[in-house]
Amino acid sequence: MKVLKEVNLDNIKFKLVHGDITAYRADAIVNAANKYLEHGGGVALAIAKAATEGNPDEYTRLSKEELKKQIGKNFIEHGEVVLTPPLALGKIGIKYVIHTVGPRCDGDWNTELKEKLKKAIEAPLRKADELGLKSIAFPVISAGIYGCPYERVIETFLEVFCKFSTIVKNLEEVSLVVYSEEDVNKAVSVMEKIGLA
Ligand code: AR6
Repeated sequence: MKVLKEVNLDNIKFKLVHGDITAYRADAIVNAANKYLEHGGGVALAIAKAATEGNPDEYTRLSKEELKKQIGKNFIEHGEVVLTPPLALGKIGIKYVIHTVGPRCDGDWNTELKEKLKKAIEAPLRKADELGLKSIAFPVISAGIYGCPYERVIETFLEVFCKFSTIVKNLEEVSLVVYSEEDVNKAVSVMEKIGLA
């Protein structure tokens, strides 16, 4: 795990990190889920495998059960979140997995997609803050299988984070975890362009 950038705002710290979110020590990690919480690929599958030590279908089952209990239906919308226990991820100090669903872009980008993404980023921040957690780590939601442009997702993340930093109560640290080597430069240059690095 490598810290690429660290920024201290008045009451909250932001870290851009390169690594695997399933090995990242934070009170909560966020899953870039689909609306049915079927963890079939990408970071969702990695989290489901790590939590269950190799039985991802079991984590899908558990997630769907929690979805029904917490939301009262069998899918989530952008801006709704579901919490699941960390199971084996608890060993490294993770207390919750927070599932959120970002938009599916398939290479496109527009205001509507951006608004959906903003909701998907803001909801886990608010939930973690409400729970009194101190730290949360995000993957780059929607930038993998859902095909949203990587740089636009990072920009949107930083925009939501900066706005959230003005109302935060409990959270002290927010991390954005970049997974693949080839994405490191893209993420760093967006931060530099925005003037947050
Ligand atoms: N740690 C951190 N980031 C990761 C990891 C990891 N272990 N593995 C992948 N990424 P994606 P999406 C990065 O596809 O685009 C799933 O099937 C990856 O490099 O996981 O929101 C869900 O169930 C990329 O930058 O999520 C949904 O059906 C980022 O995580 C669908 O994919 C997001 O890529 C959601 O697609």
